[in-house]
Amino acid sequence: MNIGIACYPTYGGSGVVAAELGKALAERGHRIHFISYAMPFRLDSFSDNIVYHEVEISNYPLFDYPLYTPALASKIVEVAQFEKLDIIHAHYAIPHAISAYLAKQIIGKNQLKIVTTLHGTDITLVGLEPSYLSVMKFSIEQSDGVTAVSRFLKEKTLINYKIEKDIQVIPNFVDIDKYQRVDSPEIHKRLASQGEKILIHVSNFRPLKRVHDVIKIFQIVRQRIPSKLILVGDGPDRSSCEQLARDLKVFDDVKFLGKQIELVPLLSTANLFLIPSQSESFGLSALEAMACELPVIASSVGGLPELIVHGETGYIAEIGDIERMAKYTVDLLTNETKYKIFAASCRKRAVEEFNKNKIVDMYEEHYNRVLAK
Ligand code: GMT
Repeated sequence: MNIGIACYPTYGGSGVVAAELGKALAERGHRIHFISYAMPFRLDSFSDNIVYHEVEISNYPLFDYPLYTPALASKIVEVAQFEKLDIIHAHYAIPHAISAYLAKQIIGKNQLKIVTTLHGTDITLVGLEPSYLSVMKFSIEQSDGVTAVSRFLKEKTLINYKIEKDIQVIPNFVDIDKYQRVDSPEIHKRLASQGEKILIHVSNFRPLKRVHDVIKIFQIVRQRIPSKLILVGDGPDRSSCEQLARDLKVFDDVKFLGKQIELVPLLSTANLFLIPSQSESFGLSALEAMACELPVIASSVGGLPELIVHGETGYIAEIGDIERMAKYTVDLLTNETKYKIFAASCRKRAVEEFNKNKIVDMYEEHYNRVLAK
């Protein structure tokens, strides 16, 4: 198949899923055309079957805002016509799905099929704003195939947008060969002292990730267990988190590492992953941690309970219940037998339920169904 992928190139879950899916499809012999305003950051190596097309956005003094949606649509038209695309796959509905719809109208209705994957805040937050709602609803309805990354997100879409459509749940996935625990004593030595436990959190530091809660949980845990906290990523809450760590007098034990490309050695050096989000439609970062045998302490929101089995691969608590999350953390880190069982269950669940091959099969089958319609 010739498949176009329109996605955000930035450090975020939907961009990661889009890039990893494209790479996996290319390995299976499909020809993949990424279309975005910058190179997706996970497209880190050359592949015969992958081409990247940059969307150029002209800047004219009359425009107060860049006109990305029509520029993307024009680029999709160009790529679809010259490269004979069978499918354009829009990752994160806004604005990719409506640009894909525009392109399809320009090309002629039956020559290009649109698959839209709903990832999270496109449905739960941004798309609900009155200025986007009707376009969101329309672009989902007009897609030839729609997938959502969790049952939670599928339900939210059907209810919030009053849509009657067959949405297939295709969860996030992980490359279990790449994401597996490696020996990293050197990194451990640089981040913590011998005998200290390491807690880790990876996110884009937006308010809905509740990184302040991560620091508050750590402050409680540290009173009971010698430990360090590693924070990976960057974003709007980074400065206030650094301030909070100072205020709580834990700054010396909290390592703000900023954005990191190579996560496996860091995850492998840690003992536990924290994800106390306000909203999380799947939680890709938690899945990558689980593949590296890290039990997860999470909030009971969105798709997280579909990923984390309470009492088996981690624990789930109410949003903001930092006392309970800290208690669960201490419980796991002080019971070696239980910890080992949880860590093994994490890897097993990632391998059996969310491995790349299984989920890429689901996307391929979805494409075939859409093309056969
Ligand atoms: O909604 C976002 O935070 C952005 C989005 C992204 O593009 O990075 O993340 C979402 O998509 C990921 C991949 O499908 C999911 O694993 C994340 O849970 C989801 N984030 C939220 O729902 C907050």
